[in-house]
Amino acid sequence: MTKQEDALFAGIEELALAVTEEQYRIQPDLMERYGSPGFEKSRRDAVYTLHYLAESVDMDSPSLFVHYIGWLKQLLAGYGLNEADIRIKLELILDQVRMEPPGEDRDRAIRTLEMGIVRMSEPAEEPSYIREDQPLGQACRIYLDALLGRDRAGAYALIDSVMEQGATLREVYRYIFQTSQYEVGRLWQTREISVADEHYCSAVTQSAMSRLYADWIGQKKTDRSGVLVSACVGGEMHEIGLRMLTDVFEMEGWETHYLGSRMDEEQLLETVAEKQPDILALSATMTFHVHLMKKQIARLRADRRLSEVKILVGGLPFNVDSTLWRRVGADGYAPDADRAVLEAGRLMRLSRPERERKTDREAEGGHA
Ligand code: B12
Repeated sequence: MTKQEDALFAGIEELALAVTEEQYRIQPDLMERYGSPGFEKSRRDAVYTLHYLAESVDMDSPSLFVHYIGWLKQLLAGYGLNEADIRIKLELILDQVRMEPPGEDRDRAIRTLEMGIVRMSEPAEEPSYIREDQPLGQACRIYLDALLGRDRAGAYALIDSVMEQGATLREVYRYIFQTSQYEVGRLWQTREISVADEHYCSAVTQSAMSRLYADWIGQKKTDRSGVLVSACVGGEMHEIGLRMLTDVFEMEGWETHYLGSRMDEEQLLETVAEKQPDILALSATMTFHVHLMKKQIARLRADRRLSEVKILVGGLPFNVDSTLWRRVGADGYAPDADRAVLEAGRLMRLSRPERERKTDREAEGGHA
């Protein structure tokens, strides 16, 4: 991190406390409504919001913050919380930021906050991800109903039956597993289902994937179309998307090395150096992990052993801002597993001539 980035993230706790104290001063009714545990919760919410703001400013990506405000608005509606309180909090943050010494970051933060405040006043209804007119739409609905009814066997039977009817593995992954997981997230956010429901659905979907792996993917011989190493960055816990992506590469004949979530940075570096993959796939779902992605990529780039490896990134923040991948220093991005395979192919076609040229130079006794 640069000194400037350090300052951006380091001031968060202090700023959150100042904003919360000021909010409780101008709205004394908050103490009556929520008591002193409410103060601590409000301070923590301010910290969370400021992390999204800092990340958006650092990445010069206002849409990350605006998307977060839309998400927050919908979350609050589910809890029956007062939207006006959040609006006041954003305005107090804006007042504090305006008092900072002038500079590019301050101006960016002001613009981003203003956009967030506008977003707060707009509607935030997120429609269902499951649509009957989509491929396997009806099957996805039946699958999710089985999960929410705690009927694991029923969910497996549904998958078996769509496969028997000719659906491909990739279709099952994309239109049933991915779509139902997105819908689970929406239902959790709107409080239509509990955290326990979400955990159950995610666990069964992971086991359904393992079942398919044993029956189909694991049976297929790798044709070494390429070598993939995949991992989540930082403390990222969302690993199912990356696992799906890795399976899809394997379906395409790639040799894959899936390292999952919370991977140690040093170990990742060593694995990449050892496996020399054609593609390293890095995933982040939470926006507050994006600067770690940038840091991790800078570290990988600095290692001369890894100069041939192409880095592909993805996950929710990259889908919110489709140009963000450039700012973390990656070679490419894709919004989903299917398109990731295509993008990986494109990157490999680009890098092959480079490698061939290099081999020629080496054969001629030159330096690579
Ligand atoms: C399951 C889940 C969890 C599980 C994860 C379990 C696991 N083993 O992975 C647990 C319970 C741990 C969890 C925790 C949290 N979660 Co959660 N979670 C989800 C949920 C419901 C599903 C995730 C999933 O499986 N998606 C399905 C996969 C297939 O989709 P995907 O991840 O987008 O991946 C695809 C693409 O993005 C892309 N892709 C992904 N990675 C890569 C990499 C490369 C290189 C490329 C090219 C492409 C690519 O390809 C993938 C396949 O097509 C999502 C909802 C959602 N919309 O995703 C919320 C969601 C992501 N979580 C959310 C939140 C808020 C949290 C918590 C903060 C909750 C809390 N209060 O603790 C924590 C944060 C944890 C952390 N520090 O990481 C929010 C995030 C909102 C936001 N504005 O950022 C979401 C969106 C829910 C919601 N609607 O509010 N969560």
